[in-house]
Amino acid sequence: MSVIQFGQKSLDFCRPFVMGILNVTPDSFSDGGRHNTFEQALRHAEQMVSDGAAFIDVGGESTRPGAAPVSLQEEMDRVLPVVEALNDRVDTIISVDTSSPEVMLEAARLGAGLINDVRALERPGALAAAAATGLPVCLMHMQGTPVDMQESPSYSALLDEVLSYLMGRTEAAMVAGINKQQIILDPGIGFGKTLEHNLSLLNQTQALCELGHEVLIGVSRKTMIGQVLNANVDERLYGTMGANAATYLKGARIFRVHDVKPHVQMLELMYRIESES
Ligand code: 7PJ
Repeated sequence: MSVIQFGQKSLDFCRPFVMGILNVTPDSFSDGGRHNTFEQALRHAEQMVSDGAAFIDVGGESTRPGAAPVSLQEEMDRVLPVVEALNDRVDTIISVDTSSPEVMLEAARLGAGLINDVRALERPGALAAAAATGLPVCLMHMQGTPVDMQESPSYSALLDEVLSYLMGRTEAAMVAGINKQQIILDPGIGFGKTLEHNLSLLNQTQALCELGHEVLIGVSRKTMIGQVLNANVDERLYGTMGANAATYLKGARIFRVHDVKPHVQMLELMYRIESES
């Protein structure tokens, strides 16, 4: 049971928290880029905060399978004004979904409280930049790169490979000067994984939790939900909630989702039931 300081705010992980997704990419798949204008993005973030999100995860690079890379300048132009405005307007932790050291440093200066990197600080300079911010980090597992990761995902020992990778990145982050308690881990659902890999990792969330870090799950509206249910992206809420509920019971504590209110309500009930003797 840990308390983590995210900039000015601290959270006690005896309970679950919801992270609302704020895509500021023109091409993000599941909201069709509806939140790509500045004012729309802020309004959407404010709604997620009033719905109970503890984090707003701001991302300016689409990592959907096969997505085109964005330039550093473009990522900065998309993300930083939103981070700055949110820091003034909302009382919640601003998470920045980035792999770019420059974005990490500048977002931290503008008030971000968490660095969420799907590349687990592998870009040159990212370990040092994240450490220099003094902020917690979320390290995620991915096999391959966003361009090729879904071509033919393959593992000889799925869980061991994911755990070893995350342990290695945790070690590298600690060597760079990030404290163990500031490191959150994520199995990377959909990042170089088949449906069976995703289901198996979700079922083994407890093994990831046993590494001694808080665990974040990002399964919201993803392809695996669509594969199980044969459902389009706008029909994946109940499946997403089922997957998140299952991993909460196995120890995950942060849930990165598009649909904040249903998750806040669902997790509140799960937490309250679990808390009563
Ligand atoms: C994740 C993420 C995830 C973390 C994305 C999408 C793709 N960050 N960023 N975990 N997914 N930590 O939302 O479908 O699973 S972008």
